[in-house]
Amino acid sequence: MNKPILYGSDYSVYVRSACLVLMEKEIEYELVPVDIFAKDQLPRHYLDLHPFGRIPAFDHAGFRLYETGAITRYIDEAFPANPLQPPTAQERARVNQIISIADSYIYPHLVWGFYVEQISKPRECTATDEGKMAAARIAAPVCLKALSDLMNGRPWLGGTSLTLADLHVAPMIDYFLMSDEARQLFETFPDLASWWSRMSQRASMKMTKPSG
Ligand SMILES: N[C@@H](CCC(=O)N[C@@H](CS)C(=O)NCC(=O)O)C(=O)O
Repeated sequence: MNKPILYGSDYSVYVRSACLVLMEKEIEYELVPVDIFAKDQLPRHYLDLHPFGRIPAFDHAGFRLYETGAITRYIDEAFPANPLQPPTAQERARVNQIISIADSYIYPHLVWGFYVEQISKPRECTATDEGKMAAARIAAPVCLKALSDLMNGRPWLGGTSLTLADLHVAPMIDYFLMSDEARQLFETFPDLASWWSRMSQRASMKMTKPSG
């Protein structure tokens, strides 16, 4: 079977999620570098792969796809070894629910709120947007409590084994935890802290650590 191709950069939480899935499933793939923040240098043909100009985009033997949740579910189903989706409809619904929570609330508030406002902007000597931080401070405990409630005492976000949910959320948490304030809040959720100590030690997480 042809090697899947992923277009993107290692700093992207979404590219990292797709890489994590490919690695955990032990699938060989090619990462074609696309730096989305160098917009003026974005190759014109990239918009054929992703009309919204985001990363990642994906190509498997001519089957093109964008939107990370769709990409990771496709990979899991097209390559059945080492499954990352649970067997029952209800368990899969939970996994999909967590992926949607990550896209809708965790990414905007924990990554673009805490990480970008408290870590990335000060590094670039840009002023923090206090309005965004205020919204992130309200949303973060809600996001973390929702994850903790859905874990319901089990070791992984989606239940008793590693799933697409863990691999979607983990890159976002990695950026979030770069903030001191975020780490203090995170430690008040011991089951999430213990999940993170397992998750962050996985070889796939170490091998996909952003270089920048
Ligand atoms: N809904 C998209 C989101 C992808 C996304 O937002 N990627 C970010 C990098 S982590 C990006 O391309 N940002 C560029 C921009 O916002 O212009 C997905 O699930 O793949």
